[in-house]
Amino acid sequence: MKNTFYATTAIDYPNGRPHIGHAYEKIVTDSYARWNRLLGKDVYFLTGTDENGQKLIESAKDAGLDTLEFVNKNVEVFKDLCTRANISHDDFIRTTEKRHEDSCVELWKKLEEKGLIYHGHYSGNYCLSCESFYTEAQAPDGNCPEHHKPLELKEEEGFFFKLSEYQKWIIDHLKANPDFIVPGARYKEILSRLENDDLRDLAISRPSQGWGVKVPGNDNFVMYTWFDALINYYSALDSDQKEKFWPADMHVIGKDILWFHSVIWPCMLKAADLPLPKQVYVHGMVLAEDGKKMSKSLGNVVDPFEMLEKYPTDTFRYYMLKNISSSGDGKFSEQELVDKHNTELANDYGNLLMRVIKLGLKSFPDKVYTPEGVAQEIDALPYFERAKEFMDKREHNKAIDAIWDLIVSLNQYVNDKEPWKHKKNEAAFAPIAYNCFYGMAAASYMLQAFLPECTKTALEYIGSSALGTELMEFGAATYTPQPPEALFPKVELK
Ligand code: ME8
Repeated sequence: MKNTFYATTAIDYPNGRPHIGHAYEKIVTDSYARWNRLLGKDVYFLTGTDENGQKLIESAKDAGLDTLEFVNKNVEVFKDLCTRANISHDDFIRTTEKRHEDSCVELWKKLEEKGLIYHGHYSGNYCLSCESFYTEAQAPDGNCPEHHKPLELKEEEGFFFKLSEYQKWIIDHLKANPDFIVPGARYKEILSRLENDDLRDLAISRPSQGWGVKVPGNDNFVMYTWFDALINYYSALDSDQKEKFWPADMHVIGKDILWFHSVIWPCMLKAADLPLPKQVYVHGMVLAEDGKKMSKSLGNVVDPFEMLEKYPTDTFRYYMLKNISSSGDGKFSEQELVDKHNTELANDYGNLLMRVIKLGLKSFPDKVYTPEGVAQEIDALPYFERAKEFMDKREHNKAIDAIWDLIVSLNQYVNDKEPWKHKKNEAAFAPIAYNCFYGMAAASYMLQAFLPECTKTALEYIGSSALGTELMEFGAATYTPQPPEALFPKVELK
């Protein structure tokens, strides 16, 4: 059994500062990477930037900078976002790197040798923002379905990939692998589009403006940015890593780029005789509080840096992971973020921990809590199993709920057992405390996937810094509580 897990985010366009959707996608993918590390898998987690688009030339011009200078500057901000949001990526690929360009050229040549790339002419309706052609069926009103701007008739000469040859193959592949696209509604959408619209060959080059990956053997053209961008998932891995991690287990993306990932990318790989990724997981979109798409002109944009400055990183992560449904869009409300922090993180989780540790330290300062003679009254394993089922289904918000049920039941246990009544009776106090410490360590252990900072502190307070799945087993650990500071001081809307 393969014990590796390779997860990727989309690579972001660095034509401005990262937005909240970028932060969300990275946090979601990070949670799956961390979760799989907890399960003992060898994880590779890739994120990065998509730098070859022709529209970057325009954006750089508008900013009065040379294209590379402009891109270099913005990429640093994307990297900074990763640091601030506590993203545990193993690699950050930039598509202007040599390793990427080399891979693209290699793949191109391979397809060319197999007769799957040809030179030809194309005329169609084009959107500059997407850098894509749209058929009449896709854009019946003549507007770009993503940008809602009129499409322009564009005639092009260049290179084409014989995508049309793969129509039956991709339909069969999807039918044989219903988990290839998650959630199911997105799977049905793509399948139905494939069954109702003919696949056309894909224009995979653009006239060169001196920016982009050069088409091998023809300096007049660069590769179409989507053709090169998708290859990043493969080009980031060196040959040993390819051996170990390819094919990717999970590409995490938003719905606007699903077609590229679930149709074009698998066909490119199939054409190159390479194994296909296991899954494309489509997360929901973060919307403004009013339910609209965030946009500068509407003045409803939430800046992830501002949120990460104002509130603890774990609070931001927790809110995003819980409040944006794993399968649909969700609205971002700062007030709700504050409320979640105060009720769930500070009260349910933080206070529970404080209460029991402080009580124990006050009454029996040097006590080490061991499992000897303690009856098991809390069982974390069923919660772990439910959380795992949800993570396997890519329902991380429900996985957090399943872990939270353990925290709620621990709060109930403490209320029922009233350990404060046994402050002078160690024999009565110790078993209650042991059950609590075990439950809290298990919950904290699982929550590390989502809340990496506070759970580390919590495990140190309980004295369980030795992390491992044995924490899930009752009686596997002894606990030496450390004096805690407030894990989650209350916050107010700022
Ligand atoms: O599409 N909420 O880059 P990008 C959640 N370079 N996710 C969102 C979002 C929102 N409001 N807005 C965008 C690109 N996203 C290409 C990808 S991959 C080979 C090339 C998501 O910077 C979006 O769906 O426009 C995508 O998955 C990611 O952010 C990057 O978007």
